[in-house]
Amino acid sequence: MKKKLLSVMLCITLTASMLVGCSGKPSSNGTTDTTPTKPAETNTDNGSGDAGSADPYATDGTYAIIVKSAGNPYNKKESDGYKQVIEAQGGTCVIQEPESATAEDQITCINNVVSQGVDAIAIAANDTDALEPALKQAMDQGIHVMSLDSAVNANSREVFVNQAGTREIAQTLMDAILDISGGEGNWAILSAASTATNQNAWIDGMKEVMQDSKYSKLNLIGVYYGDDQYQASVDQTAAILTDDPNVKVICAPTTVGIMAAAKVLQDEGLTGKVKLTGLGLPSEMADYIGADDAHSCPYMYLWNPIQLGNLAAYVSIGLVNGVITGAAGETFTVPDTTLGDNGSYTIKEAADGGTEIILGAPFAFTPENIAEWSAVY
Ligand code: RAM
Repeated sequence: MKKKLLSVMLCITLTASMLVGCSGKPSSNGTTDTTPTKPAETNTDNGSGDAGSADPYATDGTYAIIVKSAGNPYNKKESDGYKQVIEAQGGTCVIQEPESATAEDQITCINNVVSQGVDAIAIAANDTDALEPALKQAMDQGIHVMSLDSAVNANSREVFVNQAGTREIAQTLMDAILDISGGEGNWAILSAASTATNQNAWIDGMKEVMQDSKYSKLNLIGVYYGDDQYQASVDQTAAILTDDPNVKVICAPTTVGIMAAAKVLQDEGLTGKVKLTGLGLPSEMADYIGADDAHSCPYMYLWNPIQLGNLAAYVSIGLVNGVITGAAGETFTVPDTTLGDNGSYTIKEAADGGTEIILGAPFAFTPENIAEWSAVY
């Protein structure tokens, strides 16, 4: 048993070091440094085979994850990651995908899973406040509630699993825009739903970062909302190009939006004139990332959505088992050493008055590493 565990650990270590070697993070002057990242593989070996080591994350409960909407591959990877851990730990997973990225459709999903009597709900919110009555009702019935990816307000959750620091994402994107634009010019934001907590927090953060004189020659012409739907995002990209034929950079902090914008720029032959960055799924953006004028996107960022789901699942189980309460300052260790600091996390105060757990840092996808990562997620 010990021998087997050792070889699994060795294999994970080797995989980790292989992936560290191929990562790169653009700096503000466009050069790259090597910032280690997490391996994409998940170690769900909880060691429960060893006599006497009871797994605090073992469960026979039922766990619901409600994503933002159906038809978005990012959401699918997030829910796959959640399900993978819930099932590996002995639980049952219920995945709910609202038809559209609206609060209304998510309320229907919340009511569905509450009537099924689940033990916990993890939700990526389409709206910060509108889900509060439905989620409070769930909590009143003893169901544990947390959010991931996009937070519900502090009253409606026990804790939020945030993909990366909100301010950090905002700063990273502003620096990319500054770099890609050459320090000046018109730029636009192509967002998701106008009520999405995560995109709105990043956009607010970017507007704050922009106050620094370093960004004074950048002119934000507007925020456009593609609702995390492909066609609406295509239409909104076209609207940006019509509204400002001189727009230099589009920043899309949504995987659906960035991919739709990339397709429009390619089809219109504008890849050399209008540049693109933001948050994208490597598997969807591989064809559009490149340093030359045949490609619209010099580089972009994201995190591992599968690991976001993995971590959220451990946190849901932790809440149900009483291992985690969600209080600021609390520390916990999940049985997956590829997450956090060898599986360890500290719960922090969030800017909205609630608490959060941060998965890690945003990771840059560049012409050098995109081929490798596009095969992973
Ligand atoms: C979209 C969703 C999601 C966001 C990513 C970056 O898939 O809006 O919430 O985190 O983009």
